[in-house]
Amino acid sequence: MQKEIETLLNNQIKLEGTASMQYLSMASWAEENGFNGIAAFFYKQAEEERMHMVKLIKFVNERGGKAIIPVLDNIPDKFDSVDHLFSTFLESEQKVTNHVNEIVFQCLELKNYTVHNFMQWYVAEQLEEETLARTILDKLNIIGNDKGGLYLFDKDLETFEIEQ
Ligand code: OFO
Repeated sequence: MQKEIETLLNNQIKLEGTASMQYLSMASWAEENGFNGIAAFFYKQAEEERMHMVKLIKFVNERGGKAIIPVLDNIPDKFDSVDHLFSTFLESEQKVTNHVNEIVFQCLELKNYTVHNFMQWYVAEQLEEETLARTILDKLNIIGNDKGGLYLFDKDLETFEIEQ
């Protein structure tokens, strides 16, 4: 594959790895603050992002490129509230989506239809995850300062199943 595309895919590997560690840090914060349902949700999200990273690593290597295992630092671990946690979730997903779009754009420019096709899975995935983040933020907005509502919200997330 073209060098430009390989570099972009390696950047994407790093972004997925960063999202995975970011969600692990968020799961840990939620657990520490007594929100076990939210913690379960972010532990699952962290696993999912790790899987997205591995899928890319394998693809790059199988296509004759060299996947770079990212070195990650500066993963935020301080959050003011549950709202802050989920707005960070949406921002993180938007960042990933922007980069997915950049790869798709470059694939078309360079006529790399194989990678373009492979990336469609990520396009669909990002659409789902951004919708999920927005839906949750809407729910939190309705809950506002209602502690009972937040308790039930946390309980709901405990059994929430993420689609793969
Ligand atoms: Fe949601 O970041 Fe992966 O694709």
